[in-house]
Amino acid sequence: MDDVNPMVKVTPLESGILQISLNRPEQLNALNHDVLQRLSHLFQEIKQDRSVKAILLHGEGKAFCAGADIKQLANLNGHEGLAFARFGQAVFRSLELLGKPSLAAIHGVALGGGCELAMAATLRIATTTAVFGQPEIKLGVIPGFGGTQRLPRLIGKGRALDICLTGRRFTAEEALQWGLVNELTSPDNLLPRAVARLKELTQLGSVAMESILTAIHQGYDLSLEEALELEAAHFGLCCTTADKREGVKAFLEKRTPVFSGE
Ligand code: CO8
Repeated sequence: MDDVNPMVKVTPLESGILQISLNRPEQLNALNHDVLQRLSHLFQEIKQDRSVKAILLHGEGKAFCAGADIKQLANLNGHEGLAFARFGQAVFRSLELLGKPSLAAIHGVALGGGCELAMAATLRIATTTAVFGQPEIKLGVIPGFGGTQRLPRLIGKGRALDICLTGRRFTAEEALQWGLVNELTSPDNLLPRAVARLKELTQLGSVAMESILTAIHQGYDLSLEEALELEAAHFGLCCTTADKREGVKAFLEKRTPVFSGE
């Protein structure tokens, strides 16, 4: 995975974890078209690359991400705004449906598109001083990279209405209480903790992992009957795998399973 775009840094870590760092620190990692394009290509490559087991998303400098690039936003007309929103949404959806776990390690701010990017990841860990928000209303627009949809799904409609309508920022502590982030940690511990959480996941069966991600992300918006059928189909699929044979055998033999991902 060659690092052709310096606005996004790609670093392989241990255990098949790939760190993807937004790298426009002087603009607080604002998401412009080139950054989104690079993320789009990366997610396509990662989906096919069996050596990549998990994604760690991070921001260089003092923030995770301050949102869509307001300088680019300034020039968008209606048609371009529609296209840009659709593009960003598609990129973030491809992260969500990667079939591999991802974790956003958040420090500084996660505002607007930055919060929306984090919400498309599987898990979120934040520093205790991180700040979140969907301030688009203050620019006369609305969250356009999935925020009006993922925020209520994660924290509830009442809270999401408050956050999106007022554009107010909220603290890491609130984000934890509301279930937007999974865990808080100190700045020094952010990346080590993120790697440890992902490493835990990479030790588990990757077929079952992908099935859980699909059943939850795609089942969530189906009727209960359809979603239960999706779950049953994935349960059946898992029953055909070497991972299932190994997992059950290891339990019965009272040992730790070693999953092959087959
Ligand atoms: N876009 C472009 N540049 C930015 C952005 C941004 N979102 N945020 C910060 N910057 C730049 C600043 O312009 C500044 O650059 P320069 O030095 O050249 O003036 C540099 O980053 C540092 O920023 P500040 O000096 O403002 O740093 P502070 O520490 O004083 O403040 C804040 C940090 C509070 C984060 C502040 O920069 C801020 O409020 N930023 C904007 C946050 C925001 O409103 N985000 C939402 C953007 S809109 C969005 O995300 C919509 C997504 C959906 C789009 C749908 C498609 C159409």
